[in-house]
Amino acid sequence: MNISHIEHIGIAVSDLDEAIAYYRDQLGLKCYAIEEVADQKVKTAFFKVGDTKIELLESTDPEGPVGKFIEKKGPGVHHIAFAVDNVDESLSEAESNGVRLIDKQKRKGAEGLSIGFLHPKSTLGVLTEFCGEE
Ligand code: CMX
Repeated sequence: MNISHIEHIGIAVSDLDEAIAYYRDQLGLKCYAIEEVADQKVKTAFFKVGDTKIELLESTDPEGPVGKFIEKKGPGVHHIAFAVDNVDESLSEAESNGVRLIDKQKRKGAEGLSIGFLHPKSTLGVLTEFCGEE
């Protein structure tokens, strides 16, 4: 696989408006997009930091992945997403190297990007996402 950079860091928050205010007022970052991703049961807010984005994630359903994460661990860093040339090929390569996948094939995520997740039990406890344009 060909990882070019960290596409985004996902951060689980309890209250999106409160978290946006913190990143804007305390860190001076500009929120450039807010989007609900129904499939993932989250509402997201994006900030650019160089080539990398911060993706704030507020759950829209307590049974969704971020809802369950906050219930168990509280707010905090939720996942790291790497930009790759080809999400499907990167998932296949990880699987053939023995990594457990959450997604066997890419699906659509925020900002219209293709995404696919590796299971945190197989990635030293860090939920890992591949992210690509195609
Ligand atoms: N980071 C590290 N570990 C995590 C985790 C995370 N984000 N989320 C869950 N886990 C751990 C749990 O702590 C738990 O570990 P223990 O068994 O040791 O307690 C284990 O994984 C299972 O967790 P669970 O609460 O029982 O939840 P599920 O198995 O139902 O789901 C997971 C876990 C990772 C498969 C699910 O959250 C998932 O499919 N995530 C990918 C999709 C996603 O996170 N979408 C939101 C972001 C979308 C976006 O970026 O737009």
